[in-house]
Amino acid sequence: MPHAAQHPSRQPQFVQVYHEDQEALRHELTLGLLEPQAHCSPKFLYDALGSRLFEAITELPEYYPTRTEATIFKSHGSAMAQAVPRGATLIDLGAGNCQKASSLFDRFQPQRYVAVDISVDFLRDALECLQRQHPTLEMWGLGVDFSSGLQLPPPIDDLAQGPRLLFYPGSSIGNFTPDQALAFLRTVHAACGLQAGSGLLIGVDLAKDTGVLEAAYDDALGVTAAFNLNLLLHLNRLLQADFRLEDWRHLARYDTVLQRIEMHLQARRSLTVRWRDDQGSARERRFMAGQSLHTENSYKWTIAGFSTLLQQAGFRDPQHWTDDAQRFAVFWAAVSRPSTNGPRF
Ligand code: AVI
Repeated sequence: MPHAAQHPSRQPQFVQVYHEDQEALRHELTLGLLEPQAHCSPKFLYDALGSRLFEAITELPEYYPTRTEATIFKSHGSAMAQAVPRGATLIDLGAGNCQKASSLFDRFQPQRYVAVDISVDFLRDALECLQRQHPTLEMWGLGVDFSSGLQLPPPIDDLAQGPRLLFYPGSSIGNFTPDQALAFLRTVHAACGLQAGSGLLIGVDLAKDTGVLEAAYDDALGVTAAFNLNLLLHLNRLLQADFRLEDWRHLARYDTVLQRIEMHLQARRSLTVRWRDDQGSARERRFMAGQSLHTENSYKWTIAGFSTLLQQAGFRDPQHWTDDAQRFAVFWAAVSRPSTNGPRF
């Protein structure tokens, strides 16, 4: 490792690939609002206030996933460090404040850190601060929308010739349907490259008692309700819509057959919502009392089910670590076995 003094002014570098297309967003939202079961993508939960409300959710007593995942990293960190490649390019999907990945730097000793989020603006402060703490580690901020597939842009794809460690914690995979999750994992598998030993370290929430799950998504303080309702304020801005918060209630129900929490916003009375579509045309939708806007799915997996999914996506020999109550699991799955006898020809 080069000495810190050799890189007195090392700075993170940034590449912004994604550019928000307001018209496309308005088109997507209009289509979803006009479906028989109105729905919208959970990505609209995360405006500036929504992102802060989500951070508050992770501290709630009922919301066990974040805390439990942290316990698993703490208890099994050294076993994980044995499994993952050393000196890898660590690619952190949905990095946000970069806290989870950076807590693993000492154990995993990456050669390069690539923090990925939808906008480099979310990454700038965190990466600049992290760079001061780790002056010799090469750092990149990458702004891409990887929700519909992950492709590394040329400067990063070309640089990361050694092993790659893709990191996707937080059970965000649960916000995809199983079909979407499989398609997404296939693109992650491709992004791992061909180097032996590269792979994916991913956090997955496990199926469990309905009461525990519903409390995690409908907490006593009402933070998750605020997180869900805030989506309507976001839609009002994006669509010039006239949703009124007092007309809607937060609902979170676990479907034991589909193994998913469904979050909805349910109309408290019959009402009509009006908005402007991507062409600027006036649109409206009538909701009867009790009808809803479906805002999020959060799928819960079994160990066996998720291992199979990883294998279907092309990964091999998945291994996993859980907490004592088996609430949550962290999986490691490699693209191929690391070669122990040098390169094979
Ligand atoms: C980001 N994602 C993994 C969270 C989850 O648990 O599905 C989002 C969330 N929705 C309500 N509470 C938390």
